[in-house]
Formats: sequence, C-alpha cells, structure tokens
Amino acid sequence: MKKIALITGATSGIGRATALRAAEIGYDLIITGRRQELLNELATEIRRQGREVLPLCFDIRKAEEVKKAVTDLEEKWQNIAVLVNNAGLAVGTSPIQEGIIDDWERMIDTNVKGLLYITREIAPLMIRNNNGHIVNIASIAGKEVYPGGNVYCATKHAVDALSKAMRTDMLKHNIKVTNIAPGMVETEFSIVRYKGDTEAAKNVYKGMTPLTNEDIADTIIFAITRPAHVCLNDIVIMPTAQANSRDVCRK
Ligand code: NDP
Ligand code: 8X3
Repeated sequence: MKKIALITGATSGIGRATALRAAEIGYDLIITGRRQELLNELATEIRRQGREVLPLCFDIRKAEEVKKAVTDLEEKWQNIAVLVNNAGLAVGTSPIQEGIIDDWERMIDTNVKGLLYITREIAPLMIRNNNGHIVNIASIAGKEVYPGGNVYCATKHAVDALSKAMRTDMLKHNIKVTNIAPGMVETEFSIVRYKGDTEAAKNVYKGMTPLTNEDIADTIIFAITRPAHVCLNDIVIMPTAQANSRDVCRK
C-alpha cells in the first residue's frame, strides 16, 4: 500500500530535506508552505524520484485555510501515515520588556496554534485507519530558556507539552507521537529571526559547526522507520559544539 507523509513547512530547511529523504524511502508526499514557487520546485524534484506529490499552499496560522486544504483532499490522499509538524519560526531576540507584540503573535500563531490546527484535521484521518505517526519539531528551546528567547522558548515548551499530551490522547488509536528537539541547525531560521539581516544570521554559527537540515531529516526518517511496536518519544539532537542553549564552543 502507498505510504503518505504530510510535511508542513517544506519550502525550506528541515521540512524540505525531510520531504526529499521520505521520497527516497518510498513515501508519497503532501508538502505545505506559503511560498508556491518553492513548493512547485520541490514537487518537481520529488516527481523526478518517481513519487507522487501534492503541494498545498496555505498559511498555517489561518484555521479556515488549514481546514479547507484538508477537507478538499481527494480520497487517495487521505490515508496519511506520517504528519511532520515542522512549520515554525523565531522572530526577534528582544528581552521581554522590549518585546514586539507582532513578533510574539507570529510565533505563537505559527508554532503553537498552526501546529494545533493541522493536527486537529489530520488526527481524525489517522484514527480512522487506527494507525499513524505524528512527529513534532520542537527545539532545545522547548527544554531550556536563554536571554532573548522568551516567547520562542515558550512556544517550543508548548510543543514539548503537546507532544506528551497528544501521546496520551492517541494511545488507544495506535498512533505514535515523537518529539524532536534540535539545537542549532543552519537553515533560513536565523535569517527569519533577524528579519532578513544575513550578516547577523551568519554570526549565529560563527566558529562552530551547526547541524544541517539533513541531520534532522535523517533523525526523522530513523524515527518513522522503527518497527510498529517501537515509538521514540523524545529526541534531543545537538551539534557536538553545543552543550545546551547557552554553551557553544567557538574556535
Ligand atoms: P526555515 O525557516 O528554513 O523553515 C521554516 C519553514 O516553516 C518554511 O518552510 C516556512 O515556509 C514554514 N512556515 C513558517 N511560517 C509559516 C506559516 N505561517 N504557514 C506555513 N508555513 C510556514 O527553518 P527550519 O527548517 O530551521 O525550521 C523548521 C522547524 O524547526 C521550526 O519549527 C523551527 O522552530 C524548528 N527548529 C529549528 C532549529 C534551527 O536552529 N534551525 C532548531 C530547533 C528547532 P513558508 O515561508 O514558505 O511559509
Ligand atoms: C532553534 C534553536 O537555540 O536558536 O530552535 O533556540 S535555538
């Protein structure tokens, strides 16, 4: 039987690499994001690998758009085996007293509410099949806090809590929930966080070797290819040069 994975935030970084790796191991893909051009490019690459792909362009912060995208799925795309809740972002590094409310809302609406909206639509499809695997991309920022990380850390702590809570709700439906908490990964993440300042983004990784999007994709693929009776609940993955949120060894 065809295996389908839905990956949110597939236009870049971790989501894009995961889509390509999943295609390599035989998954057909539903890929989502807001940038249609990038979705189309990725779709072409996936088709070149001989897999079927459905690009869905929507803003995950908008509950009605998420609901419509999933309700409109043709029958053949509804048997989703894996949901990777990856779409997310950090915006800004201000201390709490100088925080920009629009930045806070973008993070809360995307990282927490967006993840909830799509899970609310996909979980019933998995329950119908009494089978599925939800992979939530949290962060080391969901385990620890650091100066200027305030609201981003709060959203990722929420993801961490939701992974635990979903696992209890999904238990009787034979649906696995895996929480993945990476440290520094060089993607568009820091460019988004520093609002397009590529110099500031580059400095985040100065003098150290960060993780790559493919390191995280490999980890996700490992988690979703365990035997049916095995669930990896929680994976923390760090660059060797990063001990925790605050200690980074730079040469
Ligand atoms: P990228 O910026 O490279 O990718 C983020 C993805 O999220 C893009 O595809 C983007 O698509 C999508 N996205 C953002 N906002 C929305 C939205 N409103 N609606 C739909 N899609 C959206 O960053 P990463 O690959 O690094 O980030 C992926 C996940 O990994 C995030 O949840 C991040 O918090 C987490 N993470 C990242 C780490 C890092 O150091 N890079 C470390 C730990 C966790 P588009 O812009 O096309 O909408
Ligand atoms: C991204 C990792 O350390 O910038 O989630 O918060 S960190």
